[in-house]
Amino acid sequence: MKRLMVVFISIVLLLVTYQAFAKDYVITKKAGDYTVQIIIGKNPPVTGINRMEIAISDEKGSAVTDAKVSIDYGMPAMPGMGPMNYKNDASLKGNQYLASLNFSMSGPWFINIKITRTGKTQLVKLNVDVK
Ligand SMILES: [Cu+2]
Repeated sequence: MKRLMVVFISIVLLLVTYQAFAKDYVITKKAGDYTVQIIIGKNPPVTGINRMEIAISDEKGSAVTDAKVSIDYGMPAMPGMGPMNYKNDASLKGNQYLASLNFSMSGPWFINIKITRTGKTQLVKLNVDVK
């Protein structure tokens, strides 16, 4: 019983440590019947290249791996700068869609993730503050 307790406490400590060092930006959004988990490799996202992972699951919780996923991202016009818009296709690896986003400057960026499957498109919108 004591040993079990030690194992349990060790696991809890490990999880707490892991959380403290996990620097990913993680957000979960609903889009239609899909649950979409988005991970950006840096928290906060930084200027330059940021890795993005997108995991999509259907209403039953099964991974969706037959969608076309593309990402529109950019910054609206601001003083001295016209609007910036970029587009990137995500590619499937395992059960996730991977893409890299290149933020050319710090500030507020929008990210629209387009999920197209069986002729229907769902949109996931998020905003990030790039440092
Ligand atoms: Cu700008």
